[in-house]
Amino acid sequence: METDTATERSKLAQAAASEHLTPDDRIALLRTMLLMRGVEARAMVLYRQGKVPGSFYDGFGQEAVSVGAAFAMAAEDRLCVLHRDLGAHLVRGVPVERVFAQYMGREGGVTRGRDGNVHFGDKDLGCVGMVSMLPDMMLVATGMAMAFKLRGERRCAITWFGDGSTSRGDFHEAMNWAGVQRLPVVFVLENNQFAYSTPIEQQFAVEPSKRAAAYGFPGVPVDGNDVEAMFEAVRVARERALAGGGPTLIEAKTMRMHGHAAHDDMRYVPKELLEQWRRRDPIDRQVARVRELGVDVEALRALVDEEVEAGVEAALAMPMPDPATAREGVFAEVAEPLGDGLAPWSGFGPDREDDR
Ligand SMILES: Cc1ncc(C[n+]2csc(CCOP(=O)(O)OP(=O)(O)O)c2C)c(N)n1
Repeated sequence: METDTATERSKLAQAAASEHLTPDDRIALLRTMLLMRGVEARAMVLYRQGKVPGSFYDGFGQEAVSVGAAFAMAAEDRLCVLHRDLGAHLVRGVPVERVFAQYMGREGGVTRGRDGNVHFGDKDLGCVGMVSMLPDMMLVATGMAMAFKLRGERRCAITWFGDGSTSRGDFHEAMNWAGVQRLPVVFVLENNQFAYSTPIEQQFAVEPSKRAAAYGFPGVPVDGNDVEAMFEAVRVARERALAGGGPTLIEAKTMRMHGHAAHDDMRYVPKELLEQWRRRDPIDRQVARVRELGVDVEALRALVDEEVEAGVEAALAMPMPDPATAREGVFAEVAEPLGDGLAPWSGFGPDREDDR
């Protein structure tokens, strides 16, 4: 649980954040977290009614991690979003009806019914759809940051991943390459205490943020249930990345308040632990701050509820995709065949103009 040092750090971060956040920003942070929670709570009902096929993953209790972090990124940046980070899509402006349509496999969803709950991202909003192999989005973000560096573009990539992901080899590869190349990338480790049923004691032998030192860049522990602290940590990391300082690992300490997915009753999580974290709910904390600004939070909640309901209604009215179009948008289109039966990706060689 939160130590005095962590509380102190969180207070400092929040004080710093308020220098960069206008009152409207602080309200927007709350509004987006409320929207995320509202959408996910409603989607869970739709799932139970059999309207959401497949499984359903949510980020209940972790809203501050995706919302605060995404809020610190600029339009030209790129976001590699994971399965508990709906808030990042919402910050970038994906309409609620498209999210519900996505979950229900409708033509109006982000992938036009080609996938469901977690594998989606609107390129035009700067969001990259999740690759299920964990934590390969770290490699995707690192690759993007490499491209930004090679092209001399002033842009930054960010990705989220869980505590369980840090035990995979790809974590090392991404961290190492980003460190060696000093790439403009922000790694957000969502330390939500469990990887499915595996607790963090069986995941790390050291504080995970300390691992960053082995790759030559800072590791910053942050109260992941404080949306303004998350914003501030990512804002600083992004500035550093854009100034050529390289990556940062941000460890957002939070709690997965629901099961791994809708089917999981999380019997393996002690009730007292959940109760402790419930008292640190990220939305309640931001509500208290926004109330101090004189905002009518109940009116804000009512507006969000209306937006959620309107989104469900609009999505339910959308058609399912036409099976005849199932291949559309799934595979990359090849503008011009390369000839000699060569697939476009096998054409690299000394005489390829772009092979430098
Ligand atoms: C390489 C790999 N192994 C297993 C899975 C199945 N899987 C999906 S989410 C998940 C739990 C991951 O835990 P963590 O990284 O801590 O993220 P969390 O779900 O807790 O947010 C697992 C095992 C996967 N997607 N990829």
